[in-house]
Amino acid sequence: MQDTPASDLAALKAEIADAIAAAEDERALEVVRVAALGKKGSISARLKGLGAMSPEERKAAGQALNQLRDDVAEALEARRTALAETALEARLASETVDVTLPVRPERTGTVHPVTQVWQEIIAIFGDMGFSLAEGPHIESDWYNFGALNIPPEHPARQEHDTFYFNPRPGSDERLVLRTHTSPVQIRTMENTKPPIRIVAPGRTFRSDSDQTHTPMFHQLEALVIDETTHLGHLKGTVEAFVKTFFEVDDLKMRFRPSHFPFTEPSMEVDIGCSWEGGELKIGVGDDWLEILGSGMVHPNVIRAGGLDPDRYQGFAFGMGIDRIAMLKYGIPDLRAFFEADLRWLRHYGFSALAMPTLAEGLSL
Ligand code: 2NL
Repeated sequence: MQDTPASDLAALKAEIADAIAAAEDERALEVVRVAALGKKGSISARLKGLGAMSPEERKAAGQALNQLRDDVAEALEARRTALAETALEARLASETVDVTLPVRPERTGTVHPVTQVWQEIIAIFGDMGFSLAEGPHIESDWYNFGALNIPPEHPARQEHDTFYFNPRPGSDERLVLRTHTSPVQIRTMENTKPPIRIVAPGRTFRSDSDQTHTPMFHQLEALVIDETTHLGHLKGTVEAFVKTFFEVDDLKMRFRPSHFPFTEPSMEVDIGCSWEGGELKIGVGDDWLEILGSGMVHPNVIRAGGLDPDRYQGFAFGMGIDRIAMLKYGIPDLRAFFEADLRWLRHYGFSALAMPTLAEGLSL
């Protein structure tokens, strides 16, 4: 059996200390650690040898070995920290960026039209006194459908082409990828005492893909709830928004009766336009362009939001951000939005340094 005299341990300790000091990176240090403390390491082998000793021998040798193991572990840790610090310093030194260098225009990133329009819309509604609301992409059936007056057998469920998650084991509740941003408004009603004035922009998801649909798209909804809010407020708000967004003073607008489960009455809003010479002009003309869906919030939805429909009423509307971005900036193909083609982004993108504001201009 292997003997473990104190002189042998001192030599072993010195040997390991030398190896630790010689390790020049964390990988080399790991090799040293395994050779000493690993399953078949020099210290571990000696610890195993304790079993064959007499109780007295074992006590003394065991204490010395345990001490050595702790000392080595500590030395390894100290070396590891020092190496990590040195490595970080070397990396920081080699990766410095000179922020005073001039920008190379051909290397400048651009703001995606969806982001641009998203920010323009927020600026417009922020100016009108609306707050911004956001919520989760993954929703319960209740927030996405039930609370919006869309019961289980309602045909709107099929129209929404919902992406469902598998139920969790032991549950039959299926979560969904939200098909609209309306759940954000329900959540806001639940925790806000009216007056409520919010816009909820965000990603939405439907299992639909063709020339004019992508499975992920962006929607913006607005919600206003107070005691005397009426259809006139809806019309005024929509008109002010459309005029500011499309930067036109003259605007022909019509409200067409429609149907949504969550509003009553419901209206789709068209704006006048013309297509002279293949170029879309917004505001006036003999053609109509559908721009958004709207209505007075259904009493069932007010109730589902935890408010009393005999006391509170309001309006809501929703629009596709991608669609109005295409209209405003003359982008012909929806699918190009999500192809991450740098040439397309350079052509249709916006300056990262120009934040849209009403004072400085929406789209410089
Ligand atoms: C469209 C139509 C709409 C709403 C969205 C809404 C939300 C709540 C209550 C009532 Cl919490 N309504 N949202 C209302 C009418 C139309 O969207 O065409 N979207 C792209």
